[in-house]
Amino acid sequence: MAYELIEVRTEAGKVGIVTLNRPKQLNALNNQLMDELGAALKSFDADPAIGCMIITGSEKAFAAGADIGAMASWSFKDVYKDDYITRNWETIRGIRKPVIAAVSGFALGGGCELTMMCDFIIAADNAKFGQPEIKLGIIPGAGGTQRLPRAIGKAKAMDMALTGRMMDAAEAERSGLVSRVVPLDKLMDEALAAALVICEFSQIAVMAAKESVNRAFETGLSDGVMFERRMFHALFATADQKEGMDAFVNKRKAQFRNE
Ligand code: CO8
Repeated sequence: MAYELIEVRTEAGKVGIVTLNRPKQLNALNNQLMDELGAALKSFDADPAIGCMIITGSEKAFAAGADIGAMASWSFKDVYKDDYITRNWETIRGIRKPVIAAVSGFALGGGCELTMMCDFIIAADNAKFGQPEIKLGIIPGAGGTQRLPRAIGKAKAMDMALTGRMMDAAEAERSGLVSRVVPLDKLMDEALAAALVICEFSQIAVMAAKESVNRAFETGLSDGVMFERRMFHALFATADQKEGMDAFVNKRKAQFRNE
């Protein structure tokens, strides 16, 4: 697939990087961009050489939300019956390998929701997060009212959704929305370094870890712990578990084969 609104590349043959590329519109998310993003992520997910993915934007904007110009004239029928916007937003949830959001500048509305669909967020010190939909007479539509309270708690999530205010990188880190804040000029280096660390591990164990952590948001504690226990047991059937433990015991570096 030829991409127009994203740029796609790999680093070290192992990390798939998608750069959102509508700079004049601050990477406002439209259907074409979301289709392209979904296709690129799926293709990386299916590539055995790729161990981790990064989504990033420009210095000024990760993404300033869904494209307001495109949405402005849509009717209920357009968005509900004809599914003008929702059809391709959840693709990222089906990606099984880790996806890191490397965020600089604005991550607003659908842009903030997109970062929260990723597995974790590394933010530049100029990042700003927000769910300003209330100012447009709507509410978040891609999980903002659900993932934000899970990430930062009800008080701050309500504050953000009801006032539409932005949260800077320091507050986002304090609140648990982002895993790390780094200087802007180090953003991609840090994200890439984290991705390369992940790529060193067994892809099977990495996918199991991602699946288990995500299960915490879908289930109660007992069921979640049981799910984790069964995944843990299952990993003893992999060659990578034998390799990882043998390497530790024999004081050498593990060479995982994803088997
Ligand atoms: N959509 C379309 N165009 C945008 C958007 C957007 N979300 N954000 C910025 N732009 C455009 C501007 O219109 C402007 O274009 P032009 O140069 O042609 O006038 C250009 O980007 C630069 O923007 P500004 O001049 O406004 O730049 P500033 O630095 O002054 O301000 C802001 C930056 C604060 C980010 C400002 O642009 C802004 O407030 N943008 C809108 C943010 C917003 O409201 N986002 C939420 C949108 S609604 C949404 O995301 C719902 C998601 C639902 C998903 C549901 C899926 C299932």
